[in-house]
Parts: sequence; structure tokens; C-alpha cells
Amino acid sequence: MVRTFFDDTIAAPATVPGTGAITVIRVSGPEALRVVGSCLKLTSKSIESLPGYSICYGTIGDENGEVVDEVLASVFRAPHSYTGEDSVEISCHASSYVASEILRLLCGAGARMASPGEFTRRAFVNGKMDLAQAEAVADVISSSSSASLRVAMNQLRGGYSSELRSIRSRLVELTSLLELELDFSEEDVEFADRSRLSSLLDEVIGHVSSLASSFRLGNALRNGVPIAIVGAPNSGKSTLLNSLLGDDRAIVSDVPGTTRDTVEETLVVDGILFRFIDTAGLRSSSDEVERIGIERSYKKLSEASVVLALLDCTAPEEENETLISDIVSRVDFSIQKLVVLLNKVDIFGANINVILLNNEVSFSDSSVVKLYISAKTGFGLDSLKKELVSSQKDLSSDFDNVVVTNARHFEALNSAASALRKVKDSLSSGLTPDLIAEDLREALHYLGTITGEVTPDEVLGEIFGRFCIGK
Ligand SMILES: Nc1nc2c(ncn2[C@@H]2O[C@H](COP(=O)(O)OP(=O)(O)O)[C@@H](O)[C@H]2O)c(=O)[nH]1
Ligand SMILES: [Mg+2]
Repeated sequence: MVRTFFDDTIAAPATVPGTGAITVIRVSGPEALRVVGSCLKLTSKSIESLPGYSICYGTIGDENGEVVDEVLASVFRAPHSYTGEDSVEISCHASSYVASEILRLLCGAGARMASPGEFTRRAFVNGKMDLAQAEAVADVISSSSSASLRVAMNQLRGGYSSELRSIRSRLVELTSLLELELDFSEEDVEFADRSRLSSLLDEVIGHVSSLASSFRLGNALRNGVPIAIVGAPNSGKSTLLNSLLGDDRAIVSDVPGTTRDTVEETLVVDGILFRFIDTAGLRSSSDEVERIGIERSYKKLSEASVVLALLDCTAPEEENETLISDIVSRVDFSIQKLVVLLNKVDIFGANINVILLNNEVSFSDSSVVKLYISAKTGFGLDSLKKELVSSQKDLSSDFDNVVVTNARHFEALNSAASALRKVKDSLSSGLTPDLIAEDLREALHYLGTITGEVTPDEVLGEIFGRFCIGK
């Protein structure tokens, strides 16, 4: 028998309650087969005699011999199961009454209800996956685009963990070089070649920092590429959001200043998840609430990957010029892209060519894209979507590399990088090896929190607590 770390057996539905064809109830723990066997009747032998990876058909009955449901049960033998323990997955009919009756019988036979994320937590503790992989399970479940799925899948399959392992092993090598020196410190020898140490260190710092900087991309993959829609009140920002989504999500009104807070919605275009942010119109206002909204618009502008500056073609040209120069001064062109949208072209009907000529807004930066659209009729929105997709080319090519998508990992990588920079300073200022080794251990500690080697129980509790019951 394979020894695992838990001596109790847990059970929970692994599928969402509601209408569907079947519900799957997961049972895991040393007693899983006995517990299920006590209420599951098969035609010939008992489930306890079946080998792993087999499926059997039978009936589940209650204390009075009354049949609750006909089910299929899949048998997994430790360690070849999701949790690493003996497990059974019961597929029953998707009636919430049936499921709760089966759970009641399982608990009566010695199982207990699982808490959120407990199956995955067991998989982690039993060494089936590390923490980064366990977190990827939640990411795979919640992925909403092909790009975010690929990144989560890569993490689940251990790509990220193996990258971290290689960084850690280089750091361990560094630490042992230094510790060797420590052991012989009485004799005043310098074993480790300082310049070799320092170049090894540079390599690791570079690696850790590039992982950390992939978070901007990772965050965009996970939560959507942030696209801020900014412009004057009444330029059609909310109308644009609604037509992009094909939904009346934001309030459209011809009273200026209606959108006082930001409205965010996601949309997948060509496999890329975008998060559109409708903001409060930019104008000088004495209204306190509106001013707070405008401040928030500027904040969203600065956080966006792409800024959509929406101009009303029918507004006076000077107004548009002032607004654009305000927006241009706030865009960081090294990491952000600006698309200027001249809206409401439908008003000009057949005279579209006239406005194309008249409404030339000039830009210092030639990378700024300008499009004529009608948020109301949908004219030009396909070109806009194409522009957005092509602005995120790196999103569709880069994600085969390891991409950090998790804020907790991002923080740990930053802490590790800063501990490593301290090591580097200490090396160059000739500090004693014991002090240097301490900072190295600190960096190792932070990296270890990502994969779970040194993650405290409260953090584990918090991570798995965010999972659903049955995961
Ligand atoms: N003709 C026309 N009107 C538009 C267009 N886009 C928005 N509007 C109108 O402009 C007004 C303000 O729109 P809204 O989306 O609330 O502007 P916001 O303040 O920028 O969010 C509404 O009356 C819209 O119907 C457009 O493309 N063409
Ligand atoms: Mg609005």
C-alpha cells in the first residue's frame, strides 16, 4: 500500500450544481474504496477488488435498500490519481437531491465533506504537483482565451516550475561555494572566485528579472489586455463600449458627464482577451464626484496597454486638438499604444470624404494610428479590432515562453531579485561570506514560496481556500 499524508477520506461534488446530464462526486483518501463499496452494489464483485483505472456500473442504495441512483464509478489507485490517494469518481444523474443523498451515504460510511480546494491541496502535499502547478489548475479552469489557456497549461505541465528549479539550483551552487569558504574562514582562504560568482549572479538576476517583467504580459493574458476608452464627455465612449460588446452594458445619454465611474468588460477577439474600460469624460469640472471620476480616467489611461482616444468629429477642432495634446502628454509610448478614433462619421453620411480631409489631427508620433468610426452604426469597428489584435502580436507569439500570470509570484520574484542585488553589492564591497550567504538564502526562500517548498500554512490556506469545493 502507498503511504500518503492524510488519514481521513473526503468527498464532494466536482461538478457545478444545476441542470446538466451528470454530476461527478469525488471521493479521496485511504478509505475511499471501502466507503464507496459500502453503499455501491455491483452485479458481481465489489469495487474494492477492482484495479486502478477501471470503471464499473452499479446502484447506490440507502440504509433501507432503496435505490438512490444508477451510477458509474471510476477507480483510481494511489499514487496514480489526481490527489495521489485512492480515489473514486462517481458519475450520477444530475439531480441535486441524488447528489446530496449519495454524499449523505458516503459521509455515513466514514467520509467527510471536503473543504474548498482540498483535493488539489492533497495533490500538492502528496507531491503530485508543486504549488505553482496547483495554482495553474485554477487558472486553467478560469481561462477564457486560447492564450490564457496555453500559459496556464504550460504552468500546469511544469514548464514554469522547471525554470524556477534551474534558477534555484544555480543559487544553491552559489551558496555552497560561499559556505565552503565559511568552513575554512579561519584559514583566511578565498575559495570562490569572486568574478565567477559575480557573473553567475548576474545571470540569475537577469533571469529572475525577465520572469518578473513578463508579468505585464501575463496579467494581460489572465485579466485581459487593458484598453482604456478616453475622450471628452459625449464623444461616444459608452456607445463604443456597448457596440464592441454587442450589449447595452454602459449607460448612453446625451447629457454630458453621465459615466462617472469606470465600467469594465472583457471581449475575446481572435483568441486574445481584451478588457475594455469605459471612463468618465475628460473636461474641467467643478463637480466633486465628476472630478474624482476624471482622476480615475487618467489612472486607467496610465495603466492601459492601448489608449483609445475618442474624438467627436462634430466637435470644434480646437477642442479636439487640446484634448489630444493632453492625452498624448500622458501616454508612455515606450510601453503603451495610442489609437485615435474620430467618431460619429455617420452624421456626415455621403460626405465622409469631406471630414476625412477636414479633421486632420496632427501628431508628433507617427506610430499613432488614426481611424474613422461610428460607434453608433458600427462603421470602422472591424478595423479597430484588427488594429487591437495586431498591437498585441507579442501576446500570440510569446506565450510559449514562461509567462508569470500570478501577482503572488510576481511579488516573490521581485523580492528575490532585490535580495540578489544585495548579494551583488556585498560581493563587490567585499563583505564576509556569511553575510552574503544570508541574502542568498533569502532569495532562495522567496523563490521557494512560489513552488511551495517554504510556503507557510496560512498562505496555503488562502490559496486553496479560493478554489471551489470539489477542486
Ligand atoms: N450620430 C452618432 N451619435 C453617436 C455616436 N456615438 C455616440 N453617439 C451619441 O452621442 C451621445 C453621447 O454618447 P455616449 O456614448 O453616452 O458618450 P460618452 O459620454 O462619451 O460615454 C449619445 O446621444 C449617443 O447616441 C455615433 O457614432 N454617431
Ligand atoms: Mg459615458
